[in-house]
Amino acid sequence: MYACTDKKRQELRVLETSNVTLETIGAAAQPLDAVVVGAGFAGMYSVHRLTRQGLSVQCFEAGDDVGGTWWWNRYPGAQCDVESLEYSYGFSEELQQSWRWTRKYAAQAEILAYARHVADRFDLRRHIRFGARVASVAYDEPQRLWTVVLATGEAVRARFVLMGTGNLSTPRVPDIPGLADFKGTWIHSSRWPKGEVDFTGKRVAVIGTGSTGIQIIPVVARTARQLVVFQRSPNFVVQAFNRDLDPQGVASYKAKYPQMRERARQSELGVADIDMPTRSALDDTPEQREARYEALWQRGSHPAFLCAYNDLLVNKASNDTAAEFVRRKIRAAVKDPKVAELLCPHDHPIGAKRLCAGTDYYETYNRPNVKLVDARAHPIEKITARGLVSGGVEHEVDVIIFATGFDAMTGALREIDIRGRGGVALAQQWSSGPATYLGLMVAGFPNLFLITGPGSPSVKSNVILSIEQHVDWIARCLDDMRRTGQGLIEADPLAQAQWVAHVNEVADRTLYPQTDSWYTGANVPGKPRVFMPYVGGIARYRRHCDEVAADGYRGFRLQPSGVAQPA
Ligand code: NA7
Repeated sequence: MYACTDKKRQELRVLETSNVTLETIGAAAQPLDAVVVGAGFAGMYSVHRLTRQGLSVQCFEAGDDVGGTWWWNRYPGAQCDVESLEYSYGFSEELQQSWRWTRKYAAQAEILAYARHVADRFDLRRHIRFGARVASVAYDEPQRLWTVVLATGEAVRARFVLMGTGNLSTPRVPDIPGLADFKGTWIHSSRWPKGEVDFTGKRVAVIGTGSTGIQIIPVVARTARQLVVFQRSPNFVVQAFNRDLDPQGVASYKAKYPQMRERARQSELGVADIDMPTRSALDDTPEQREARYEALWQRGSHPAFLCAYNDLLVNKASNDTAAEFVRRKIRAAVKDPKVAELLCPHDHPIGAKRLCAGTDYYETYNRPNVKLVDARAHPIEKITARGLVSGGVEHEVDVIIFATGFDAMTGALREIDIRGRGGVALAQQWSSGPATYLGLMVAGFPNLFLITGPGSPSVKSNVILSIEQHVDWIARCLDDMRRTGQGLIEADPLAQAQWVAHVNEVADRTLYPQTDSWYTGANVPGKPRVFMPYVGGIARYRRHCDEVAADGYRGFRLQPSGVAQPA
């Protein structure tokens, strides 16, 4: 079992303390065309796309295999909440026709198997170095090259860098006093040990009831002797109704796969199988609304549920009708009315925080071995050798599971010491919140691309589709630069400021920014509060990015190859 000591905790923060040297840089070594950081779905597709274009590419991945999020998050119950047939690459018709998904929502193991299959099928591994954590990425202005240094001190130089570091990859363990004294085992959900963890006969605590906690809780409850859930804020959870895929349904979907992918690209959320509503919730009678919500509940899809009406995320009165529908579901599922009430969210509009999709989550609280602790009324005060203390009561446990989330969207980028022109650190430049142009580039950081960065649809979309769009855009950009003799591309500060203003303006028309969530950075103490994703819709965003490229990369500054840079 994974004994989490202080040392393990420090490993989670390894980059804060890593002391790399540049001594190992071979100045004479031939620079690469591109370095890709991360071998999740973004990094893998980048490697595929750029090598196919004839570029020399090296990818570095901290984990020991491909898969990114799906390699790290192997906790019990981990599964996707976007349907498998959509949450997959669309770049290869052969791949999408031959791969067989078995479940409507694929479990982590199935998605990881898919990622491995893609790596083998497209011969990506020879470009990827595993167990290689990138510590710093620094721009050398006179040379117009990036120096990428690993935690080991080894370094390479490249003309371009693509950051495929993921939006939810920097785990957060809250600073609760006494963790070092705990004699049992503690695990963060996204640093789960390889192999199964046996909870049989164990007393387990889960801290956190976001998308991760609500997946772990029902599974651990089945074998643990006792499970105590520490809930600070309840979340809305719709039933996923996961099931085996029926081969006939899959065959008919596959017959129209290219059309479905195109439909997804022209949609709001990057999901093909959702019809966008045209009515307000307030246009319907209560009975009509109930029928509509019930039909969508039975469908078991969180994006579909939020698309019941066109104003659920912009009009609080409309939103209240959907929120109350789910609260009624909670009260019907949970036998103890006091527990049910504690599970009912009242502090945020439904969907303004990530809406969760679960399997028998609420029903789990009917089990005699499961206890819910109100960690809002009684915050966890400390951890002792034997367990956790909340409201003056010590809860003795053998295992603590931290399902406490991530430093989302900017965490993985800030963790790497990224320095652009003049040695300016990205972390410093983003000290009051991330600013990007199109979520793709940052002014002052030439030839460095973000894949699904802040300011792009990213986490508010089917992220694999968004990854493909970004990587295709970058690949086209590099090809256009090669053809036209350009050596450098950089976001113009004014275009960036206008894009940030647009991202905020679109967000401000919705209920998202006023809600505390990881979308706004509110889950990390001291993090600037900025709503980070772009919620103007996939179709509109794609069109805009294409127009920018067609218009000579409007809003970017290009410089020809071989021209010395101004000092
Ligand atoms: P989330 O959604 O950020 O959830 C983290 C949970 O941990 C949330 O319920 C937090 O409560 C809770 N938390 C954090 N710190 C504490 C302390 N100190 N005490 C009690 N509870 C705490 O992370 P997930 O991993 O579930 O999901 C992240 C995304 O990954 C998900 O949305 C999917 O897109 C995939 P809070 O709400 O802050 O009161």
